[in-house]
Amino acid sequence: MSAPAGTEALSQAANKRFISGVVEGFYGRPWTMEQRTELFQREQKWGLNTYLYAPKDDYKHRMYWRDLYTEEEAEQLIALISAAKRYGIEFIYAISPGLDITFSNPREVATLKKKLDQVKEFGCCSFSLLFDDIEAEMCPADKQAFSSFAHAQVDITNEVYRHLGEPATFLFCPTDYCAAFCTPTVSQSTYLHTVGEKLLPGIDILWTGPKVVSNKISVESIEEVSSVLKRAPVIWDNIHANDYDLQRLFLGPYKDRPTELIPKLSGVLTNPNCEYHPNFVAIHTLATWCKAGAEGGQRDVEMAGEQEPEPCYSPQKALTLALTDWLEDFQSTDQPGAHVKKDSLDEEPMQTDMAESPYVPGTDENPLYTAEPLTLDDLTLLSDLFYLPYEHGPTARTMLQELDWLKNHSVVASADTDQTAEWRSRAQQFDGMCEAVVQMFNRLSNAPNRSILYDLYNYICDIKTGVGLARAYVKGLGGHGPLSAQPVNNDPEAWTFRGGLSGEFQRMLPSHGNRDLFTSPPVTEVYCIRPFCPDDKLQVQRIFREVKSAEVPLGVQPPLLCDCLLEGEILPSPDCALVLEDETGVCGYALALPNAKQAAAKVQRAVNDSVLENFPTLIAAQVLPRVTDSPAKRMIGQLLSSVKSSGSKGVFCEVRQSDQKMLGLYTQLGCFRPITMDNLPQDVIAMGTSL
Ligand code: GDL
Repeated sequence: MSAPAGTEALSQAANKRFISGVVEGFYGRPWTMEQRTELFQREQKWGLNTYLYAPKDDYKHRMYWRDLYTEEEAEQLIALISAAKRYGIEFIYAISPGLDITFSNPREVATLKKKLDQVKEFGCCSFSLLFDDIEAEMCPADKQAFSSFAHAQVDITNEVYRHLGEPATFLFCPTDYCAAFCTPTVSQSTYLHTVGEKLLPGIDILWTGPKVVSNKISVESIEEVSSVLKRAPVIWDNIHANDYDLQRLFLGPYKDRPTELIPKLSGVLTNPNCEYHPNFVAIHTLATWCKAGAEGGQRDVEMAGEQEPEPCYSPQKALTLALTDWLEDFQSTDQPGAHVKKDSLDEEPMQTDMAESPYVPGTDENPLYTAEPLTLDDLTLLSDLFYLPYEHGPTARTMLQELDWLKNHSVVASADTDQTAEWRSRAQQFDGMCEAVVQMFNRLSNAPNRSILYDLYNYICDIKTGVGLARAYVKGLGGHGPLSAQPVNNDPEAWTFRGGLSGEFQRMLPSHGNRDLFTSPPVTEVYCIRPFCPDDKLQVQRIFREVKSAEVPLGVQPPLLCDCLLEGEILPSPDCALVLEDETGVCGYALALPNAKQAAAKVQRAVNDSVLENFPTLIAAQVLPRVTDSPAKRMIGQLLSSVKSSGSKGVFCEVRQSDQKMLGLYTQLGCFRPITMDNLPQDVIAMGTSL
């Protein structure tokens, strides 16, 4: 990549210290002041240096951003800011005025300054303005005053930044804060270019990576965005955020961000799980990553000349380090009267008479309940079950694989099912894995530290139930119980309606909200949609023929209207023709013919006037089988926008019933409806949409 225009700003950023730490930036219940103070202590211990205060649902951070803090609130914030100082953590105060601010009104700007002045008086020296998750449409007054939304945001940010005396740390979160939000792309985003050019160079910009929750963040993607922003971004990392799904929690290691990113960034802040305690792993492993990045740089020099150096950050090793430390926390009691480890009880006998003679059951009485201590294996299993947004941990993957195998290889022959020896042995192993989950649950629920347990409780109960259902099902397959995960009962208990109304909605939908990481793991292919050019003609014909011959034997089917477009007899509209490319080359196309009559004449088929009247444009789209739905739908969506901008009032297409992929895609787009057409070849469906 050529040197970005903002090289100067980049090297400036390189001289600043690397921002590392936590952003409390999720939706839902904010953390308590005590939790935040404990967080500062931890961050210091682990070598992180920053905390960004941005709790989305805190009244005065976003919804009522204009309101000043009361005396009582002020006291709390002052205490928090000084606690951060005590632990050497930079406290950055963020405000999100974007829900309802009128950028062009000087009174609004004054109110914003006044609010930040108040926080400055509390001892805060670093600030941030956030414009994420807001309507991108400006109000009429702002439209008059600013040439774009980016101009409005940048204008107010620069003004506030200057007003506060150009603080050493000042962060700005754009509305398009990840590549997926940029139209059409990062490098062509007018919004990002304006931000990059107009935002004062001392202001850093937050960026979540390719997506809101980025699976991977590559060096190339950061180089691309840095050249547009004219500075190295600070990553706001949502890899451990769980505020978008009630049933998920992320206890896997910081992962899929190469440490080579560190010199290319101004910092990394993790926006983790809503529950404070389970973030031990997220923050600990981020700290290990940051250290590895710093050390890795030095070691590269020392090891010059040696063969392959060890990768400087191993997510697996970082996880084990984190879990080993976390285990200690579980063992420390956080409540008076809790059952602490036996040896500490021995040290300090209790004062009361009762305690002097603890109850010892007789030989014919119930033995005392004894809690087994939690182990590192338990925590590793827990982390595997609640791993990362796009990946289950190794044990969870094995359990899913085994269940899948057991389901597909069982012989349901008769009442006394006789499975093969291999099946029985694997079923037994699966049962053992389920039992380990139950034991882990038992030991966790007996751990002395109740605060950590309570943050985890709903999740571990839920997974215990899920695993229990799978276990009962496998037992049933093996002939040791009813052959249903949930025995049918006319008078069911409440807990059989799993997931409530939301669960019910999701199960009723054909394709949304019911994606499985196991059966459809995320694809990481990069696709490009670009205009069709004459050189693509051969590739397009190749795809057309390849898919057609797979669907129906060549030569036996009457032509579709679009065939002449694909055989090159008629050219598509140059403004309304796209191809889809992946690493291997052209893998799909979407072409439009503005006047479908031309095709009808070529194929010599009479097409109803009403169709041509309502849907004058004919489109043809196809993708190779390896292409996933999402880029294919995007390409068709983009074609429809171009056709609409060209002035057409509607499009139609013809699809063979055997072409399930295209039928599915058009249906999923949601706007196409079957239309009636005379003279349609057999087994062909015509679908149209108004624009
Ligand atoms: C977001 C929000 C964040 C939220 C996260 C995960 C940013 C910049 N903003 O888009 O508040 O916690 O998604 O749901 O990430």
